[in-house]
Order: sequence, then structure tokens, then C-alpha cells
Amino acid sequence: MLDALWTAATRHPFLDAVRDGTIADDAFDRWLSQDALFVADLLTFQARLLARAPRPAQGVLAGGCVALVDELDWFEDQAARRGIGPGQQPLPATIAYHQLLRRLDDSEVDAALTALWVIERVYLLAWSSAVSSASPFREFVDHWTTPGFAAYVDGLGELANPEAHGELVADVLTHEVAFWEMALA
Ligand code: HMH
Repeated sequence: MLDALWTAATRHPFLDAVRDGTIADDAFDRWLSQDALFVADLLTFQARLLARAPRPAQGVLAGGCVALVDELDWFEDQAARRGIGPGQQPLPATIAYHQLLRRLDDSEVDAALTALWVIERVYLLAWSSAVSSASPFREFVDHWTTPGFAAYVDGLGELANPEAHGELVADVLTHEVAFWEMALA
């Protein structure tokens, strides 16, 4: 059940089309503008989590916050290059993910750390499935497949406890699937 959800969240027709260079511009731009909104929400969540995290988790979480600030700059740059204006409105899957992150503000740290590990591991695996030397979207694929990002996901993995939070893991994966679906819709 969980395996099937991991597969659904990390192998998706959106990613196949990115790999093959056949993704429609409007689908890619929809993903890009919605993911920028998601990353802004993720930074808010992660900064709050850092504030209540135990000592051993602070380093990896703080490093991740800095990376997310850089990522927001990168998204703004990419959006401008693709002619996407600022002030994009969140679509239903982005709003639902926002609500999940808000709920996690009130859950125990152990659960929130586990969810964060799933959120980042999904992107590492998903974009790894889109690797192709010929894709015109290589810059995006490279962004979430670098050794540095893989090391960050490993660092989060040491703080995560997926066995204790199976339902939450499934919940995050379901939101990830819905996010890819939104891009293609
Ligand atoms: C929807 N999940 C989504 N967007 C992202 N950028 C990540 C995970 C990883 O940061």
C-alpha cells in the first residue's frame, strides 16, 4: 500500500513528459507557479519546526531553511524567464498541501520531521526519474538530483521515523500525487 503510493508520487506522467521534452508549456508553467507557492509554505513550516526542534535536528533544518530561501529566488528567476507574472493564485491541490503543513505545526516534532523527510525524498526520487541528457528541462531536473540535495535527504532521514507515522507518510504521498495531477489537469 505504502510502496504503491511511493511509486505513484515519484513516477508520474508529468515527469515522463518532462524527461521526454513533451510536456506542454501551460502544464509546466502551472507546476512551476504552484510549486513556488508550495515552497513559500514549506519555508514557513520548516522555520516553525526549527524553532521547536531538538538540538541534533537544528543543523540540518537550518541549512534547509537557507536552501529554501535560495530556492524562492531561483523560482522567481525561472518564473520571470518563462513570462509567469507574480501574484499567482493557489489551486486546490496547493491549498490542500498548505492545510496539511499548517496541521503539522501542531503535531509532535517527530511526526513533522518524518513528513519533511517524505516531502524532500519524493522530490529526489521523482526528479531522478526525469533524468535525461536530452531534456530541455535539464536545469530543473538537475536542481533536485544533485549530490548535495541527496545528502540533505539522507540527513533528514536520520531524523525521520516513518515506521511510527505510516498514516502521515501516506497522507503526504497522496498530496504529492495530487500536486502532479494538478499540473497535468
Ligand atoms: C510539491 N513537494 C513539492 N514541491 C517541492 N518543491 C518539494 C516537495 C521539495 O521541496
